[in-house]
Formats: sequence, C-alpha cells, structure tokens
Amino acid sequence: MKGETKGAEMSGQPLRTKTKISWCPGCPNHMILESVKKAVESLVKQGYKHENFAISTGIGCHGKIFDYLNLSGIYCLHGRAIPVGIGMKLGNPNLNILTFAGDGDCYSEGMEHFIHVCRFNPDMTLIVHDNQSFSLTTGQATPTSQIGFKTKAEPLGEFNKPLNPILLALTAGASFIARCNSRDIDHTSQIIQQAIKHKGFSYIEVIQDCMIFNLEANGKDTRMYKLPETQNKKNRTFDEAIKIAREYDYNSKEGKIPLGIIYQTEKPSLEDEWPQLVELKKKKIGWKGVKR
Ligand SMILES: Cc1ncc(C[n+]2csc(CCOP(=O)(O)OP(=O)(O)O)c2C)c(N)n1
Repeated sequence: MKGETKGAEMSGQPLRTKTKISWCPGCPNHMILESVKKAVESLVKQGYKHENFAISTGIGCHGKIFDYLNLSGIYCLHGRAIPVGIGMKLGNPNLNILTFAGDGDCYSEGMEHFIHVCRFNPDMTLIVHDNQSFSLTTGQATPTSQIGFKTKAEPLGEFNKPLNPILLALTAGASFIARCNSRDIDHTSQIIQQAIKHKGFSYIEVIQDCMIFNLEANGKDTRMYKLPETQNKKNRTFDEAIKIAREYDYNSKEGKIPLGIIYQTEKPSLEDEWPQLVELKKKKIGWKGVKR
C-alpha cells in the first residue's frame, strides 16, 4: 500500500495521516507512534529519504500504527510482519524497513520468524510493542505474560513461565538488541535511530502497559534503569549481554529492568551475502525508482 493512499496530512507533519486514532486514551501505543515519527523525522533531517522507509505490521492493537504513519508498506497477517519485511528488503535492499509486531504476534504465532530473522541478519528493524497480553482480542496470555495472569481463556491463571525474548534473540544471533520504555519518547526515538543506522537486523523490545487488560503487569517504570552509555556499545561482550538480559525475567515483581542497547555486534547482513542483492544495492534505487 502506498503512503499517499492513507490520506496524508501534509501541513508540516509529513508522517501524519488523516486516519482517526482508535487506541484507548492513555495507551502507550500513542507514545510509540510519536517515538517512531520523531526518529524518522530526525533521520530525514540527517539525509535519509522519506520515500525510502517502508513498514510492515502484524495484527493487533500495535498493528494499527500502519494507519497512523504516512509511510508505504504492507499491513500483514497476524504473526507475519517479519517475513513480509524480509521480502520487502529482498525486493529492494535500499529500503529502510521498519517492522512492528505485538508480543502475541511476534513471540507466539510469529515465533519461528523471530528466531530466523535473528539468524539471517537482514538489514531491517523490528519494534515489538510488548504489553504482555493479546490485547486486541480482549486480553489472553502471551508468551511474555506473568505466571498467574487470569483471563477469560485462562480462568485458573497462566501456568507457564514467561519467555525472555532478549535472551532468546541473543542466543539466536541477533546483531542489535535493545529494550525501551514506551513512555520515554526521547530515549525510544534515539534507540530507534541507532537501530536503523545499524547494519544488520536490529530488534527493539518496547515495554508497554495495557490500560485495560493485564493491569497487574503495569507500572514497571520505577524499576527501569538506563544502561550506562559505553563509548562503543560493540565493546560489550556476548556474556555481559547475557548477564544483562537475565536481570529481568518478565515474571518477577521486583528487581531492576535494564533499558538501552543491550548488545550490538558487526556481522555480514543477509543482503551482503547474496551477489544479486549486492548488485541491486549498488544501483542505489529508492522506492520511487523501482520499475514496476
Ligand atoms: C492468523 C490469525 N490468528 C489469530 C488472529 C486473532 N488475533 C487478532 S489480534 C490478536 C491479538 C494480538 O495480540 P498482540 O500481538 O500481543 O498485539 P496487541 O493487540 O496486544 O497489540 C489475535 C490473536 C488473527 N487475526 N489471525
């Protein structure tokens, strides 16, 4: 779908669309949207081109971001935003791909894609809106929900220990892993910019309250702290990153929750390893330059 068909509001806010926002009042999705806009607008000022960004989204409350961002892209099936994002990157490796997923979308139905995108390392960015709940379908437990989360589908409460997606991404081989607090727009937008600049797969887990479902999981802000900015984040070893990932297990009610870039390393991207894509990249074509 082309950005122009979303009814873009062009009066000084090129990323805004005319679509009425239907997220709940106070939902941190509003803040994630602002962080993304801020990051993209800042990158455009640094020389990136608006038309060279493309998005893919899953289905869920998070997926509505598709309608509120004036960027071209594909509104995908539930759980399939990652493979579609990879496909868009293979079709035109000069695009900056932003993929949005929910915790249910990414860590449940889309889990296999999450593991393999970490392994494949395409140069694209994944932003997971993690509210520890399948919220659009009125609150069922996802793989990051805490033990005991009672829902209409799980009246006795969730029995399974939550997954630690940061630890999983590390062991699956992701080359850029960060965690953000949705309420901290400045920090989140800075991390998104660094993720987009990273050459390879960048994954940002955004911790988000749900104002309606899984209220027990909300209010973790006071436990969050920002990792000290090292001169070069690539200096942090894999073992140090594993230790940081283990500080928060998505279940505990106390203890600290680290934010910021947890791990960053350099390795060849998926595009670098395919001669056809290397050739396509050299042509430096943008979305508007693609012959159809
Ligand atoms: C293939 C498929 N499976 C299941 C659904 C039902 N479904 C729609 S939205 C949703 C919940 C999404 O939860 P999450 O990804 O965590 O996003 P949130 O709504 O919390 O932002 C589900 C299960 C669907 N639409 N399509």
